[in-house]
Amino acid sequence: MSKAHERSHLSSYHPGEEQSTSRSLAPDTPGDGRLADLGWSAEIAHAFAPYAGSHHLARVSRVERGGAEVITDEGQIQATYGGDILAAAAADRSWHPAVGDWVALRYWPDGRITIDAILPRHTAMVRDGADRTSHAQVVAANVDVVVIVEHLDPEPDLGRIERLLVLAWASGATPLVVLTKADLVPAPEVLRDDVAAVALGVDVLAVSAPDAEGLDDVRNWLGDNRTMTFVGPSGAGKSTLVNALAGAEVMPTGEVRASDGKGRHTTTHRELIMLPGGGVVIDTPGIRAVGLVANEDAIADAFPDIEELVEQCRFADCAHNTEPDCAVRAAVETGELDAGRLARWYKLGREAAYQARRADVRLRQQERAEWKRREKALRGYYRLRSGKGR
Ligand SMILES: Nc1nc2c(ncn2[C@@H]2O[C@H](COP(=O)(O)OP(=O)(O)O)[C@@H](O)[C@H]2O)c(=O)[nH]1
Ligand SMILES: [Mg+2]
Ligand SMILES: [Zn+2]
Repeated sequence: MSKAHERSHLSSYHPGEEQSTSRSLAPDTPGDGRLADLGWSAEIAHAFAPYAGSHHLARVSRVERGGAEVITDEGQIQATYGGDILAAAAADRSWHPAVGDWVALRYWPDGRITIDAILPRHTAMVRDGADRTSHAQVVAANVDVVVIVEHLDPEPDLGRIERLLVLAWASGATPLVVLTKADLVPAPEVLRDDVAAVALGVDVLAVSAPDAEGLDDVRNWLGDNRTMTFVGPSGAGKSTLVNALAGAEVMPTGEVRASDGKGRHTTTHRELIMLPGGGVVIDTPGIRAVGLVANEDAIADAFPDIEELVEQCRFADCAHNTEPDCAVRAAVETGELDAGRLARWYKLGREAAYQARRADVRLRQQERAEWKRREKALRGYYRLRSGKGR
């Protein structure tokens, strides 16, 4: 990321070429693009300062193959990727612009608008590369709060919540758990307490969409134009919650009704939504594909209770198996630690270790390929020299 930033920063600077008259603002989004409403901050202004004389600040609202839709202070416009951006993204997919990125835009005299640089991301939701060669892909950038949405009816799945907590912590954002459908259960607070016991250090709120119960608590959390994204199983009520917060049908909900054609819209839905009361919602198809990304720190963040116990074991490398004075096993025996939670912690740890090994193999393969390339280039160079010498 910082490399991409550096490279773009080095791109030539031609203030004379700037022409503010060449802007092509989308006419259908008047006043939609207030940067302050988009979560603009002093930190972003600082990162943008080197570009301020030659570029315009914008936030990416949709990513496409040949370019991106961005929001500027004046509205939503279409931009293409500058050469530095394309070169950086070709080297590493995580340097490709993502929804939520703050970018430096250049308006060219011929009317073209290019994204020349991505400002440093403060958080990133990453989709692990599916194959051995591809890099991790950023599916949402600069998300402040990852809202983990889980239903109270059927009963909340604690393991799923723990897993999503790891994912949220790994992104660098703050997790928030919102339990939906409180209207369908007799004692939502009891279930809420069960969830709170596995979501340590995280706020757990219960809401009911039909009677707008608990929505203000969610709103309070999302003030200050924070950027949020909603994760959770299909049917949990994510879209319903976003619509309730927006006070409008910004997302389709429930089942698709085939008979009257309602529910499925041919128009692609928006991936970055500004809520009228403040706050930005990012919802991209990629977010639903985000898997657990190997990150032991994130597991430690999601399981601070177990981390604390591990530190109390007599041996630093305790496997919590047959070792004497194992604090983890002792806590299970006294009932202080739930055996199910311990089993899930083990499982997530194994997954993280597997992913780290796989990423390592990938890295070594890339390094080998790079050395092969250099060797070949060097041989070519000597051939050329010896050829010249003859
Ligand atoms: N009773 C009740 N139903 C809800 C609530 N929230 C969502 N639903 C319903 O649950 C279904 C799935 O909601 P939706 O928002 O589409 O879920 P998503 O797949 O997570 O986006 C819809 O039929 C909603 O009307 C709630 O708080 N109470
Ligand atoms: Mg939905
Ligand atoms: Zn132990």
